[in-house]
Amino acid sequence: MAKPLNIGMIGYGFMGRAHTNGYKRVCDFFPELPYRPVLKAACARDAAKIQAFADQWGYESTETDWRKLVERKDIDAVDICVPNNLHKEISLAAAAAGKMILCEKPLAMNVAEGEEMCQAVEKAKVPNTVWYNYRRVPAVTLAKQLVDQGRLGRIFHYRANFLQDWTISTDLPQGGTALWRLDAAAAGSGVTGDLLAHCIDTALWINGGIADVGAMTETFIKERKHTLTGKVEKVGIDDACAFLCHFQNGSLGLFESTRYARGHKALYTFEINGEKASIKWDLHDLHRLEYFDHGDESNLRGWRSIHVTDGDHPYMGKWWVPGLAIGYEHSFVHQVADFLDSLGKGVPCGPTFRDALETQKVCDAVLASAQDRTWKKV
Ligand code: SOE
Repeated sequence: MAKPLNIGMIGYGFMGRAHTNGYKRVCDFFPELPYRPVLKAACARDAAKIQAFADQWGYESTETDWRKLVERKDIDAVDICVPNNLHKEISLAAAAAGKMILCEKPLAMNVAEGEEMCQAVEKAKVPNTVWYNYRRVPAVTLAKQLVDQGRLGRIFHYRANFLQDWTISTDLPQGGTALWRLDAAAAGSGVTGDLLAHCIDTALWINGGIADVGAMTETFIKERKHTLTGKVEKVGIDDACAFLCHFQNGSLGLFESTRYARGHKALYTFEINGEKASIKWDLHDLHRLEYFDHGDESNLRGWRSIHVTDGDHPYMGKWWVPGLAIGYEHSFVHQVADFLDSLGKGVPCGPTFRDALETQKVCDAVLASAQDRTWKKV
C-alpha cells in the first residue's frame, strides 16, 4: 500500500499546472510506487487566484504566505514553482523545516545562491530534485542509454539549440506575473538560465562535464515598459546566447538559444556525433530519436527514425500500446515517478540540487564569458 506524501505547491502558473498534473497522474500509470502524492496545499499571494487554482486542480487547502506553508506539519514536500529570485529563500526555509524539495529550474539566480541551497539540503538531509524535465522524455532517456552503452564510441561533437520567438514585439512589457522571465531581477538571466539551462542539463547528463566556454549574448530590445512600475526600463536579460565549449571527454560543444527565431516556438534539438554512430532529437517531434549507425551494412546504412513508443523503450511500458505516442506533460509524470521510486529506495533522484549546480556553473561561466569576451573555465 503506497504511503501518502503530502505536497505543498508554491505557485500556480504554467509549471504549477505541469507539476500538479504529474502528481495527479503518476499513481494511475505507476501503481507500484511506494508513495502516493496528496495535493495538500497550494500557495500564492493572491487569495482568489490560488483558491481558483486549488479548486480546479484538487488541492485540499490554500495559503497566501509561503512561510506558513513551509512550516505546516502536514506538508512533506515543498514544490517551488515561483520566479527564480525566490528559489533560494524558500529552499533554505523548507530545508530548515525538514521538508523534501522539488524546485523548478534553473536552481538559482547564480552559483553563489545555488551553493547555499545545496549546503542547506545536504545539511538537513532532505531529498531534493530540480525539474529538468526533458531528461524524462523517453527518446532523450534512450539517447542517454545508447551513449552509456558505448554505441556512439568516442564522442566528437555535441550540438544543441533551444529556439523560440515570443519576445520579438517591442510592445511586450517586462516583469509581473506572466512576464517575469523578461525581468532580470526576477529571472537572473534570459535565455541562458531559462532555455540553455535545459540544453546544458541534458548535455552534462549524457556527455559529461564541461571544462570551458566561449560565449556571446545579445539583448535586441534594450528597453521595455515594466509591468510593476509602469515605467520604460532597461532590459537586463540576454535575448539570445550562443556558446562554444570543450567537454571534459574532449568533445566539442556548440549551443545556441534565442527568443528571436521567428517561426520557432520551442524548438529544442540536440545532435551527438560519435566515432561509431550519431543521434539527433527534436522536441517538436519528441517521440522520435534519429540514429545513424556506421556499423550497419554499407548498402543499408542511413538515418533511422526510431519511434520511441514500444514497450521496451524507457517509461513506455507504463503507457498505452506500442506505437501510441505520449507528450510533453508525461516528462513531468516520469519525474514524479522517479522521485517517489528513489524515495522508496533511499537514493537521490537526479538532477539533485548538487547536479543542477553544475548546470548553474556553466550558465554563470557563459554569462561571464559573454560579458568579458574571453573564454572562461567552468
Ligand atoms: C519559456 O517559454 C519556457 O516555458 C521555459 O521556462 C521552460 O523551461 C521550457 O521548457 C519551455 O519554455
